[in-house]
Formats: sequence, C-alpha cells, structure tokens
Amino acid sequence: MIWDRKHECMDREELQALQLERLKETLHRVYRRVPYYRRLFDAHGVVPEDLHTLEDIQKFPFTTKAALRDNYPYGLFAVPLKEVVRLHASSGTTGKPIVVGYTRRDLETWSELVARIVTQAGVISEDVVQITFGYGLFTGAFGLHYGLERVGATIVPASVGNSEKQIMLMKDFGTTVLVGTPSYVLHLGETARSMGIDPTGLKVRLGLFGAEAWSEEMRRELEKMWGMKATDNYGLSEVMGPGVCGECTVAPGMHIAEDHFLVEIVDPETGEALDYGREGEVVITTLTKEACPVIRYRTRDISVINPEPCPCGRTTARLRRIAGRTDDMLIISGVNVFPSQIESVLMEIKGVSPHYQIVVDKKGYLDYLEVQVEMTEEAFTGSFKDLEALEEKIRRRLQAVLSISPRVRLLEPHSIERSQGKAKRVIDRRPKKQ
Ligand code: DLL
Repeated sequence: MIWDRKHECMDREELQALQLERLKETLHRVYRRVPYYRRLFDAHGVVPEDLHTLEDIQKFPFTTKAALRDNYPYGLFAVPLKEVVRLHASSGTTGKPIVVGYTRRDLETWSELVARIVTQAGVISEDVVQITFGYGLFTGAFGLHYGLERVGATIVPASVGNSEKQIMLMKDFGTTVLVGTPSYVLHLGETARSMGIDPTGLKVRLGLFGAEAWSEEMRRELEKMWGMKATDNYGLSEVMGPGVCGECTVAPGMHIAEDHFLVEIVDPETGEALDYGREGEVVITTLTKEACPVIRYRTRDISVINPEPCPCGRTTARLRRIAGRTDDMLIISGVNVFPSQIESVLMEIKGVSPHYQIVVDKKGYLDYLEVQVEMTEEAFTGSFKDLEALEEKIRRRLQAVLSISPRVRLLEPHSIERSQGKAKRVIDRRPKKQ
C-alpha cells in the first residue's frame, strides 16, 4: 500500500518544480529570520535570489553540527518560541546536545512522513506495534509513535529496557511489529531464548529498524531469529528524526521524502557535489520545516543515491543503506576501516555471535586494532585448539577485507554488555589529536 500516492508517486519533473519552489521559500525564510544564516550567506557572498535551479544550491554554504552546537539552544530557530510546541535533542555523548524544535505544522508533517515509511514497510491498522525506542528527547520513539497512530495501528509504547517484561508483553498482547535499534532487538531475541521462548514462535512478523548502522548480515540474522521481515529506516534529529527515508518491501534502498528534503551527496573531503550513483556524504536541506530549517546539513553519513524508479510504484529516489559515518571511520595506520565492514565479516563466520566490540589503541607509534567477539554457545567447547583455529580464521578473513591484520579475541557468550539504545561498537583508546 502507498500512504500518499500524490507525493510518493509524483512525476519527477513536477516533483523537482515543487522542490525548487519550496527551496526558494526556505532560503528566503532563513535569510530573513535567522541571523546566523544571514551572516553565513553574507560571508559567502550569496543571497536567496541567487538560486534559480536546484543545482544552484551548490552555491550556498554548508551547515555543520558545530553550528547547531554553537547556537545552543534556540539560536537557529526560525519562529518565536511561542510557536514551538515540542523540543527534541540529539543523543550527543559529549558536551551539549543539539536541540530541535517543531511547530504544530512540523509535527503534522512528521506524522505524515512516518505514516509513509511504516506503510511502505508493510504496517497495517490491524498490527500491534511495540515501540522499544526510548521515549524522551530522542526522536525515535515519539516520531514512530505519532506516525503509527495515524496509520491506525495499535501501539504498545514499551520504551527501552525491562527486556523480560517486553517479551511478556509481546506474548500477551500478540505484538506483530517491533520497532527498535537492531542491536536492542537482537538482545530482546536472546532474552526470549533465555526465558525458554523461541522468538519465531511469537507473532512478530515485521521489524522497523533504524537509528544505528547495521549490516545486511545483521538483517539476515534478525530475520532468522524472529521469523520476521526486517526493514531499514534512516533519519536524524537535525532535519526531523525518523521519516526522512525508509525501505519498501519490493526493492533495496530507502525512499527519500523528496518533497520535504533535498538530498545531495558530496565528497566528504572537498565538499564537491557528486553525481547520482557515486558514494559520498549525505547532505540534507529541509524544504518545509518551520521551526528549525537547515540548509545543506553535513550529516557525516556515507551513502549513494539511486534515482531509478522503484518497481513498487514510488518515483522517489532511494538512499542505499548507510555504510557508516565519516567520524566513525577508523584510520588505522593510514588504512580506512568502517565498523560495518568488520560486522559483515564476523556475521558470515559460523561459531561467533553478532555481539562484538572494536578496540583501537596505540603500541608505541603504531595503531593496533583488536576485534573482540563473543562465541556462540555451541562453538564454546572449551578446547584451546578449537579456539585458536577460530581466532585465526577470523583474523585471516578480516585481513582479506581490511588489508590490515587485526588482533582477534574470542569471548565467552554473554560477556559483552548489551546496548539499550544505539550500540557502542568502537572503543578508541588512542590519545586525541589536538
Ligand atoms: O536516530 C533518528 C531515527 C530514529 C532514525 C529512529 C530511524 C529510526 P539521531 O539520534 O539524531 O536520530 O541520530 C542520527 O543516527 O546521522 C546516522 O548516523 C544514524 N542513523 C539513523 N538511522 C540510521 C540507519 C535518529 N537506518 C544518526 N542506518 C544519523 C544507519 C542510522 N545509521
């Protein structure tokens, strides 16, 4: 089913005309209402009138996370606070979070866009949907909540944590759809098993995942574990939250709500715009946001845009699964390594579980990479020889993919702490560069 056929299946020329009209309005609004943008545009010698085509967006400067932080909390708002009816904030691990506001119309748009992504993933009004994202400043739970409500599904706002209770609720309420981070739902599956319940025996048929990077192999693992279809959904607080794009069930890639967001791919080093089909950093301009519009926001997420029409009937361009973040990319002795590459290798090897951690440190002047991974119960024989052979196998496979030789440490089942939200996979102990 298609939630909003008019906008999701628009003729591309018509869509681009709509984008251009909205982009012009947005540039004028921020120039008039947000002193930060006026100063930024002036410093770059551009005015909103310089935009005649969509490509002209490249004349305008980028917005970075630093700009959002520096203007904490309300400096980038384009409406007075009395028009803001909700605040959310990003899950920054250090320093101040970044704050985003929503007007009543922004919330309306948000629910509509989430209704689109849940419908394209296959949610129907008969579904019982358990939301295991944390309710709070994080956009994940509230974003999904109101979109799902619009579709008419029965929502179980379980929030994160209390894993055994979550399983009890799933069983008693007949949950058919799970919403959460891949890492937490993996943990829920393990919890069910430890309670003597086979997750495939529950009624869960669909998972709406997002909020963290995950691999194709992790998707397969989750699908097998729960007997469900698992879909990928991407978004970020700075531009709205979930609802920016999500997968349909027909073909790969996440449909972008292009009538509300202009998405570009740029070279992360030079900032130069890249053509469709080339991999680079995702840059997003909001086209309809009232409270917190952002211009050319550097997401640091790495992906590719596929503009081909999808067999599902939607005409919107699709974003490939996020490969990682430019700031998550590890540079180990000069070699670029994404945690997702390591995850893909690990998940293909029999005897190891999907629970792993990547530790980077320095020995003298040299960087070294250690991959710690839990063994499965079956592979945990206690035989030293078996252990050594498995470690060596993992090391060789990782070396073939990464071109560096990591240290591999096998751990007992259940020894890595389980995440409750976004998983923390990388521990970088190297001294920070000044
Ligand atoms: O994670 C919004 C969201 C919530 C999306 C629920 C989907 C579902 P933030 O907390 O601001 O917002 O974090 C945004 O998380 O820049 C990506 O690095 C990462 N991220 C989000 N979705 C995905 C995904 C929400 N599907 C940051 N795949 C983004 C990979 C993702 N990374």
